[in-house]
Amino acid sequence: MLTVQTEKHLLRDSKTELHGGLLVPPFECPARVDRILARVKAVSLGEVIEPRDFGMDPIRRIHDAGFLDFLANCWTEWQAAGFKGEAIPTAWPARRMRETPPKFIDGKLGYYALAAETAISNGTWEAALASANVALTAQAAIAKGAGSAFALCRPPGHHATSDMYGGYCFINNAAVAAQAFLDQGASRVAILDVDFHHGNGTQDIFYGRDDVLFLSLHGRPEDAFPYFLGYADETGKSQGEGFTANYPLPPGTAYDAWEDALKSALARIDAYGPDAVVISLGVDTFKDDPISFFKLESDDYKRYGKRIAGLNRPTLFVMEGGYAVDEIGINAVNVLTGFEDR
Ligand code: SP5
Ligand code: ZN
Repeated sequence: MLTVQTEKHLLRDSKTELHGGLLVPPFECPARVDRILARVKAVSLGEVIEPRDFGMDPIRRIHDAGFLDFLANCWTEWQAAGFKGEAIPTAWPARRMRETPPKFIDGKLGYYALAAETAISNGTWEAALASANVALTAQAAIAKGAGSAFALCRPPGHHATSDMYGGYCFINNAAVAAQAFLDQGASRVAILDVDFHHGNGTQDIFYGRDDVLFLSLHGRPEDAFPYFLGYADETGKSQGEGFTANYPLPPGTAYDAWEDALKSALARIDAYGPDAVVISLGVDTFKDDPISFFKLESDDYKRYGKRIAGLNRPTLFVMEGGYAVDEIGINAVNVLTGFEDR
């Protein structure tokens, strides 16, 4: 399987994450990609290539222009305001307040953020753009006939909506890639999100559409980030009714119960008959993940990779979360070798 990756992910190197009332080193760190890439090479997964630059058009298909301007200029404006730390929002357009974007950067942060853990710093925007190009380059390989490809994206994307960042995500790489398939002639694309966290951004982007089937297996919102979306009764709206499927699962969920949900999701995808499948691949479902509560073991990733291959559709794997850095390479690449049945 082809892997797309770039060292530009190193530009996303914030030093702080707001966690438990403390500013701690971010869970979403550069070492994650180093470990996955090392494992890709160790198992000889296949060729590793650099992304091409697709420009802003495919990103603008998903994201709001004001939001993209905000991301591009955030760090400069934050520094110009004289703040000493990294950019973290402190105030939101909460219930019954006005949703008018402020001019001052401290206010803009709250307007465009869905969570406060994710600090913006120098290089964040450049890395986010490079990550989207990683996804688009892997998508292009599949469009040209490859049966599968691995977009080793960092930063991740599935929490980002058309106009909000957060949950370590800025540009929704999976959504950008899915839209690229459609813009190149696909009729239907399925996005299966197996990250521990609900893919709220991807769901929101495609909620009213029937040309993208979105399915997510995740820690139930009563207990898990992003808390405010991902319930089973969210099934889409208007034309998109019936084209969103959520599988919220409780604390302690191990592989057997997780696989039951996966089988249901795969049956839904099979019935939909998509031209391409995008997997939002997070391995924070692992038993030792520091911020999650599922109990998958390393061998389970191989087992479900093989099940995904059973769809027998062109399949784009887009890297999302996973914070047990020591095992992230084994777990992520197990999905890919399981898919290849080796
Ligand atoms: C892409 C991705 O996986 N993003 C995840 C973002 C999660 N951010 C907030 C996590 C809050 C976790 N609180 C966990 C308490 C664990 N004891
Ligand atoms: Zn996650």
